[in-house]
Amino acid sequence: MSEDTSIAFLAKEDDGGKAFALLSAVVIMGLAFHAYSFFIVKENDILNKYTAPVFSVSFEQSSLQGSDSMLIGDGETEVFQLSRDIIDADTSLMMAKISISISYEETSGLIADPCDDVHGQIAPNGMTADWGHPDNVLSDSNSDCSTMTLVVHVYPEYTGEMMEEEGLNAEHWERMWTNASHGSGVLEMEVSVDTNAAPGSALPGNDDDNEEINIQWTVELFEVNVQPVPV
Ligand SMILES: [Ca+2]
Ligand SMILES: [Ca+2]
Repeated sequence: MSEDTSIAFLAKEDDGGKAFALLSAVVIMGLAFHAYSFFIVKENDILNKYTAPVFSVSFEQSSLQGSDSMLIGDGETEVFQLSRDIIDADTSLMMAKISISISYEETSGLIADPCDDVHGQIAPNGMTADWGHPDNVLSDSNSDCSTMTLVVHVYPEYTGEMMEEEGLNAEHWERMWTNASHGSGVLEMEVSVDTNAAPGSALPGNDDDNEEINIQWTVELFEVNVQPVPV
């Protein structure tokens, strides 16, 4: 009976020894893996950091132009619209910037008829654009027949300058400059006319009751080109 117990005890003792050995092996392997992770994986991270791919990001620039004219009555406002569809821009081209010039002269043909008051204003909605850009010119007015130019920057942070980007992949940098939501929608510009009549215009047939407004627009476009830079 006591022998059985002692054998059982020994057996248990034996098992305990195996378990300890196994545990030790697991701990040592764990430490070894930790060391491997630290020295090999971290080293790879560090190496990757210094061998991250570099991409040159450049832009091929182009533009579309067009013109329109409208006869606007005294005290009236007309709306000029511009969109990707209206200008028929290729889907691969992104919109960088829109410039619209408003020009006019006195067309009544009446002697000594002064230039009319003309006001142009672009509503900061309708088209998705960089409405907060400091170089935008969203409204202007004059009464001396000089030309006004309104400007809207469309694609945020676009300057047209070539740049180098590091890390990730070419697709990532291409996606940054192919987001067609910039420039989507319809840009609307209101143009108003208040005529200034010639002296003696109260006479019948001697009135200035409208003006012909000429609009010339330029849309600057770009297409990105991403190339890996050899290390
Ligand atoms: Ca006039
Ligand atoms: Ca006029």
